[in-house]
Amino acid sequence: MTDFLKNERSHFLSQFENSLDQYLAGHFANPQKKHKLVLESMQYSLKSNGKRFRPLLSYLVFSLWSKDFSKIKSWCLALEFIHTYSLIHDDLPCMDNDDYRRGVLTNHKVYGDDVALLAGDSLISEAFKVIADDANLKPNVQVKLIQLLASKIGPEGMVTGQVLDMKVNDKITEDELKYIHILKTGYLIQTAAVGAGHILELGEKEIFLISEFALNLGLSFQIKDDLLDHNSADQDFKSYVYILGLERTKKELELYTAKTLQQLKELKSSDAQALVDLIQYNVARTS
Ligand code: GRG
Repeated sequence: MTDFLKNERSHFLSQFENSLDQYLAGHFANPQKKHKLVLESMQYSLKSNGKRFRPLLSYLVFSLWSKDFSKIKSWCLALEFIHTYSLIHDDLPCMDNDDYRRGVLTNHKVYGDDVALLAGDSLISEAFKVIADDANLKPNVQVKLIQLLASKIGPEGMVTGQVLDMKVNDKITEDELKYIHILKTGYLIQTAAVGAGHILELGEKEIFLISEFALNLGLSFQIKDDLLDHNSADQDFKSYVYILGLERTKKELELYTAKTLQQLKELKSSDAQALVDLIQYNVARTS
């Protein structure tokens, strides 16, 4: 990661983690009608060393036009809530049945399947609630964000990506895998960036360019993940490496990265260094 991106990221993280801690403290301070166990389970996964890639991306897109964190705060929280729910549910025995994530026990291994499932459910509701409760956002923007998020994480998006992922067999083609990657991983990353555009109330053309570059970034992110998983026990046939082989997968990552950088340039030809660095960081990342 370049020093420039490191600085931008730490500036973002200090505000983001502070907002998240305040959100959690607010819930713990007022436990009326809420069960502490589900809050602890939510907190466990929210504070277990995630990269915060989606909120960071959203913040960096937003920063191309504005530095007012108060306007993007709830959107960043919502993105991380949805991402965290997807990981908790993905790890459950009825899905991937994983014991460890980010080097620590998965949520259900600590809190049990029932509480983990419900913590994931709560994170979905809370994602929509933080947006709807945010007095810093105009009502029309709140509605747009809620519509966008709902349409990309449900049966038209992430959930269907997960269903397809669970049901395909080892005859899967490259096109089928790309489609799963777009729904399962690409859409939330794209949504993160497009949501920033809606908060800024950008025009149609800019929103289109953001959605193009961010979807290709989402695909690059998943291709990189396939490369990282290549040597791990997790590697399976739902991977670019399985279908294309190692060298062609690396080439695909290069191609999508170049496309992403080109599209970003069309959106903003100057002052976008942090985003350029983030796109390149994805290629080099080790986790
Ligand atoms: C919809 C019921 C239901 C479950 C959600 C979409 C999904 C199922 C699970 C996502 C699981 C997964 C491994 C998706 C691939 C996307 C991906 C690479 C996730 C890891 O994202 P990072 O690297 O994670 O940003 P950190 O740990 O940094 O937060």
